[in-house]
Amino acid sequence: MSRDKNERYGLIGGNASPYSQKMRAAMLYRRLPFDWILRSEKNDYLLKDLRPVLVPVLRLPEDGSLHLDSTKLIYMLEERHSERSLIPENPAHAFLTHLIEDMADEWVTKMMFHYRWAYDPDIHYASYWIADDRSASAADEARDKFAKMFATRQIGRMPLVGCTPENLPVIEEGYHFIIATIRDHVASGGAVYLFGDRPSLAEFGLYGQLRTLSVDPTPQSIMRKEAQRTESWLRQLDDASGVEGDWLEGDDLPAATKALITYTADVYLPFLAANAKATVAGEESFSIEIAGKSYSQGVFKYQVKCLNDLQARYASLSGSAKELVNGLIGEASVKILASA
Ligand SMILES: N[C@@H](CCC(=O)N[C@@H](CS)C(=O)NCC(=O)O)C(=O)O
Repeated sequence: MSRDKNERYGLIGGNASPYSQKMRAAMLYRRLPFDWILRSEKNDYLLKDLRPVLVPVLRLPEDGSLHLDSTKLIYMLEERHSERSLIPENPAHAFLTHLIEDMADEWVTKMMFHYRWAYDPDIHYASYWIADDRSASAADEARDKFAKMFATRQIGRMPLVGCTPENLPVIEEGYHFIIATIRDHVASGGAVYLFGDRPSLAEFGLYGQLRTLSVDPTPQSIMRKEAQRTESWLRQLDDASGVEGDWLEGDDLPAATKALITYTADVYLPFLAANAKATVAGEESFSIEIAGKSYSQGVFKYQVKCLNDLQARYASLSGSAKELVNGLIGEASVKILASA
């Protein structure tokens, strides 16, 4: 179904907000008409009736209605526009691009949140970045006050999302792994992206978190030291409206895509399963072992929904598509996804 090109969306978001960056890059790539509305104290009124108040927010051209949650928004835009889809036609690849996107949204985001609020240079940089976007011309005193308030709030939230000293090794190791995997992918000389020569849902999920990590001082210095090619790959996705490419033919996938799927199967799916199990049992927290290291966190309802959504998408697979996915994720993850 194609829509009138002149109908413009409103995308309300933050420059320092990874999910907003994900949405903006995805809509630019898809050449969708939209106004980027930087959320600030001047336009807070736009979101006054919204609950919860989160960004990105998509405002529809036809009725001005406001919609939340970047993954839902991306699938809504897939329904509304057929050109330059982010979902590969191969049903197995369509499932796998969603799996990687979900891992980026719910797990790589811990790397983003950790590096942003754990170290002084990043705390300072990010809190003043967010203060400036909130009120570009605020007086120094008000700017200091907001930056301090915001940093205190976010640092206080770190345990809620598992960003604790105990979990630090798992989180930081994951960051080094992900940026190296993309570096090696780009260096392999094959398809530029994970499912072909055109970016998919997975790339924009990764982009949102990693592009933010490529700006904050500490993770930026790590990325520039270990994986500058990854930073270049991310910057090329800032606006990929000029990119033309095809999906991979056949089932086989690049080594890096398989490595990200294996990482997701070894780390993210056991995390989701443990969170769901503890939630159902009415427990407050859960602990798992990841690559020989312990990881503990309080239960998180939203991620139970993420697992249920993955299980529903997995259940809709059949035949060779299911076999391909099973072969890539392994027995333990098949059990997790098949146990809806
Ligand atoms: N699942 C949501 C997450 C959105 C989200 O957490 N957004 C953050 C900014 S990146 C936010 O608005 N946080 C609100 C706050 O910190 O007050 C999505 O994918 O859009």
